[in-house]
Amino acid sequence: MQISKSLKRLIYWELGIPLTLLTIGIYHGLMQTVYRAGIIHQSSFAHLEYYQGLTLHGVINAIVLTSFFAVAFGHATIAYYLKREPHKWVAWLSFWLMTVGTVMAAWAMLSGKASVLYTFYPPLKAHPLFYLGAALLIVGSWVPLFSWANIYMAWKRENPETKTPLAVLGTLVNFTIWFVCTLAVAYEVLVLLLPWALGWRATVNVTLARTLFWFFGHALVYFWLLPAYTMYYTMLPKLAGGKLFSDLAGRISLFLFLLLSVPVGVHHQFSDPSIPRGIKMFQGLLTFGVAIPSFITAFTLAASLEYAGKKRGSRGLLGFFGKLPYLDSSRYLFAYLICGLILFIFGGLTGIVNASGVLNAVVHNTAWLPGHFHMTVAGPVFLSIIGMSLFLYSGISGKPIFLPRVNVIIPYLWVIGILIFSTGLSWGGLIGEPRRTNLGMTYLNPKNELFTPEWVPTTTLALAGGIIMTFAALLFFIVFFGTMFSKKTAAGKLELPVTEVLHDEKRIPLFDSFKPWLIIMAIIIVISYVPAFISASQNPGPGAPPFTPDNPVPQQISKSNPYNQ
Ligand code: HEM
Ligand SMILES: [Cu+2]
Repeated sequence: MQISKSLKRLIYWELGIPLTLLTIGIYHGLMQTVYRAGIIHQSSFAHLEYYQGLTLHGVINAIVLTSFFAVAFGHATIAYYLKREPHKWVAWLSFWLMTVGTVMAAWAMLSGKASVLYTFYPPLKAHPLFYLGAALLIVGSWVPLFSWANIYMAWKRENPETKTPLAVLGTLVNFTIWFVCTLAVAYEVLVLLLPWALGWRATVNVTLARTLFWFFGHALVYFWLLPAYTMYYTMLPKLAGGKLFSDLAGRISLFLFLLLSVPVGVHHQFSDPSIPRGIKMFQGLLTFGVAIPSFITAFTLAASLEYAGKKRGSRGLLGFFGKLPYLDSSRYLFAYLICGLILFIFGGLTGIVNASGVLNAVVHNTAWLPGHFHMTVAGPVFLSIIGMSLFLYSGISGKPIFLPRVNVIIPYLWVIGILIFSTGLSWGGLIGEPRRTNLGMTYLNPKNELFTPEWVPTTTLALAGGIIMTFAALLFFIVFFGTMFSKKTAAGKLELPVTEVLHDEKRIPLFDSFKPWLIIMAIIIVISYVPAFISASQNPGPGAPPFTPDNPVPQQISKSNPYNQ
């Protein structure tokens, strides 16, 4: 389909900016494994501090890249399936808000004034422009929802009896979750953190800030994941040469995500003292509920791939695995998506460990955690983002893929890298390696009295995996920017692979309407979060003055803070 020049340009920028910044994000990922393995024993390298690098890594990879991409992909799915482009001024307003926000936050991080990690937990304090920049990026990313919702309602009036296309449903569900969850982080930033960072308030309620953050933070992981799910349901079966086993399964799982993505954030706070056990238990149980849409997805996709394999002549129970187009360079998107799916099996299983209160106490704040989430956010999320960015760019610009045979092996290299890397981190975590710690300064420095030789093999394994991942990412940059600089050979068009459905169930109004689901969503959120916010407000502790990571003494000495009396 032809799209306007303006939308083309918008999508180019929304893919190009985050992928350019990603070079910095990947570099700092590699450096993390280098520090951890004790290759260097310093607190900084090349004029960048350890925590500054870790902040750049988390913010660029997990916030900037994912938000820009989700918006670009949202524009593409809405325009493609509903045949109407988003309102031009809304789309560009969103772009500029995100870009200005990113520049502000990047300045604060690069100048060393915001080494607070992507979770920006107080009492670590950043420059006010970091918080403001993050807020602008987030607000900018949900602005287009209003334009899409408007287009969708107009489409619905014209097609009252047609099922909403699954990809459109995925985009709308995703951005509804995003809009709701970002209200909490906006409150945290504007009411708690900014006045405190500006020195207007001496202390901050740490528990309340963390509770507000994780109201946002867990839903954030579904905001990362749902574009990938949308691709899995609406594109993967087609790319494999088959059909989607059931359309209704996709709808049910998307609506379950709408219900369960937000009211589970307290599972990141099992160790926070001022949240009552009952709430932890309740949200822990709801977290297991999220496994249901994940299993529905896993079985539906397996059945769809089985159908594809059988059509290509596979035999036996699992023979279809041998018949899929793994290395077909003209269908490279299949390789990116299937590799993400393989990693997600391990990501999901380790996630169930984290969600279990008692086991969580064993792995809390250890290297197990980054071992787990690189198999989700750096697995299906990252691979679908980079694969789809290349696909969209090449299609819209009419430029052929640079080095197509290299391109198709990148995701496999990435999988090998991550599996080695995450084995190192997860195993290390189980024998006590802490996360977010510059191990090279102490535990992995043979000259230091804290030297811990048991952690040498695990951190070395993570380093080896990190090197392979970096190599795969480097190849991707060559392919992506090489494509960008090649000559146009076809007319640029917006095309998405469209999967047919094997069992296209009759339209059931309940699964084609947002209203009932939004009401249930609101009720579950109120039940699970009102008591958590009340406890956090009533048990604020003594209140914390601001800290920076390089000094164990608070930054400002204030009389109102009991710690300083
Ligand atoms: C070459 C590839 C990569 C390497 C070698 C790498 C390495 C690491 C390491 C070692 C850590 C743990 C630091 C610690 O807790 O001590 C980490 C944290 C993290 N990584 Fe990666 N990573 C890579 C790619 C990615 C990608 C693609 C994403 C997301 C799209 C990502 C997201 C994160 C996040 C969110 C954190 C947590 C930061 C924090 O604790 O504040 N990483 N990475
Ligand atoms: Cu979570």
